[in-house]
Amino acid sequence: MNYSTKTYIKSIFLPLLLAILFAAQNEFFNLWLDIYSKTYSTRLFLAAFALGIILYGPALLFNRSFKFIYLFIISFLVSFIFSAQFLYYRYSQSFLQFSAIKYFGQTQGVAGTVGILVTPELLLFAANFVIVAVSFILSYRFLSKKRENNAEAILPNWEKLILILAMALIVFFGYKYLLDTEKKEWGSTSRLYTDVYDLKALVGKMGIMNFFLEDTFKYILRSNLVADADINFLKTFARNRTQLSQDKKGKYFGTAKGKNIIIIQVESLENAVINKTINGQAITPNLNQLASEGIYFNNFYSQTGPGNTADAEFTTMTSLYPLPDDVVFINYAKNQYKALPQLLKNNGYGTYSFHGDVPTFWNRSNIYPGLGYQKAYNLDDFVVTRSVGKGPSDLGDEDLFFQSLPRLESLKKPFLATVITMSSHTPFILPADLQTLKIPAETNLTFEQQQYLQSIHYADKAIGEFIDGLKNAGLYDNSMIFIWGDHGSYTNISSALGQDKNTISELAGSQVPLIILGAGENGIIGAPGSQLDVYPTITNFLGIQTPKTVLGQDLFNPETSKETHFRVISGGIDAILTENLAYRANNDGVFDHGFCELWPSKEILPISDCKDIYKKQSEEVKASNIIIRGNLLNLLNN
Ligand code: GP9
Ligand code: MN
Repeated sequence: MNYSTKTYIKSIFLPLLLAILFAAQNEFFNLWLDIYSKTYSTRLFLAAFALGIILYGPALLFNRSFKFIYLFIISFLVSFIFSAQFLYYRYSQSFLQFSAIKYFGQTQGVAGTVGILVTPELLLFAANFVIVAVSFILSYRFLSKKRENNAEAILPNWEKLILILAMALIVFFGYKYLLDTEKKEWGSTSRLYTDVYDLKALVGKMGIMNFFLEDTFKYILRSNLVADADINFLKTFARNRTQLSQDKKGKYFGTAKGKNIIIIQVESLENAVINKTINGQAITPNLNQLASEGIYFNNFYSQTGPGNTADAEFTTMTSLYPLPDDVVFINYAKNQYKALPQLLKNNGYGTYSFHGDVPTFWNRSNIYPGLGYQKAYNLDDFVVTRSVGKGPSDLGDEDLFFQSLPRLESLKKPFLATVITMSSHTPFILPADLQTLKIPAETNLTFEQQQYLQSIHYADKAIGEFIDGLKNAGLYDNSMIFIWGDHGSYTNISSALGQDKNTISELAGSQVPLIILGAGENGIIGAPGSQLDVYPTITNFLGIQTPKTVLGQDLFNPETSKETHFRVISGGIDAILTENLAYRANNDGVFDHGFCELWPSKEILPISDCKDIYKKQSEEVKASNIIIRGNLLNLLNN
């Protein structure tokens, strides 16, 4: 071997070793935290190796002292991020996001818990640092010997060029493999960046370091989304709002003071199925019964955007609009919110959530503490007695409710408990014996619609059993229960079941029921409302002052009787509904091209008649978007 080949191999050796170690660290990270999936193993290794080359590769291009300074810095960062992510995940079952770095260590108890969480696994994440340190010492010795004959050589330019090309190829193919396999599986690569919802799967595929880098880039790119003009707009918006009375004590104020609040957010529950029959059988007999015993809002709408279930949680718990183009739970998890659970916690409530999915789904484990949930029961806390459904997890709604009950019984009172169901999740596949609706072979319903009805019928059964359980446990009388659908089923079930077409008929799929039990009254309310209005409605019942940060209105005490409105998100204002006006946007989104009608008579009005509500609604949505993108909720308080 001639001298130059030796130098060549030697200089490649260290960065290459570090890049391979880096890929292995990514694999072991997933393995040890139970994120590992065999299916993703190769793409994970290649994508992580590609990143390893990006990180350590440049060392080849520097002379000795720069090389070691560079390697020390990178190794330190790599070891630090790996260890922080590892500890954070073991502590909170979520991944550390760049937006949250400033909170790391402040997170309740983390600092104190770090000691318990530290385990030998962390040594692997420090191995790169050790390797760099050892090679530095070795090379130092070696160098001092060689110095006499001035033997330290750095690579000539043409060799550097070959190396750069080789590295670029590795990087290119590593990421290409990730994108190609993703595309093969899902038809598109968007789940790797824009349509991210399952963070565990994402880290499973690309590794924690690629995830962290991507998240950081996204954070940096969006941190200038809010311009000075936006901040001024928000300040003016806030100033004008303070004229609204925030502490009005209206109907039902304080009538449920000190009662437990139990929320049941039902997956894909559309209003269209309530009080409907199929082949003589009620589709939702239990919900029908509850709707007649309680207060039933039958003109109530979901506001969800790309975050689906998570957006419904977000909007109901914060009374802000979800973003049209981003999932708030994922990308704005560490904002300051003044969420309902937090407010109730401050008022002496225990705050709990029950949902049968992994805690990383929709990044819940990262955002829940900030929303004020004290404890979130997740898939790990339930036993799947039988596998139900083909949704994100197979915990059946009966298991969810049945196993939540004894926990509710043992909780300190009063509490807020949010139970989120899942069995009626698309593709609505249930085991045959749980499909108990008899749907005739001759039907105008599509297969998907039939399956939807079967699964919503099953969810309804589970809810009925839960309500009975609450009664038997003596919890029913001390609680107010709020039931709503998170969003529609996207199956066109409303038209299949012959639901009246209204002006905004294409939004019928966003109409979800809201049923309120424990108000001491019953009745059907047709005034429009949306998920945005849940928060102030609950605080009013509890006699707790509604914070100024709430954008919705108490459903029973709207600011003026004509101002309850809603909006469905698809990038702009789709529709607005007040007690006497309906506005629907044209597809082009231009206000003047939209439709304005008297509601509910459907008499067509000149578009200018809807101008005021459009302006008001647009400003509110704009303010909400700015608040979230700029983490500026505090401006509403001023
Ligand atoms: C799973 C469930 C997902 O956690 O919430 O529902 P989705 O957001 O897909 O409607
Ligand atoms: Mn959902």
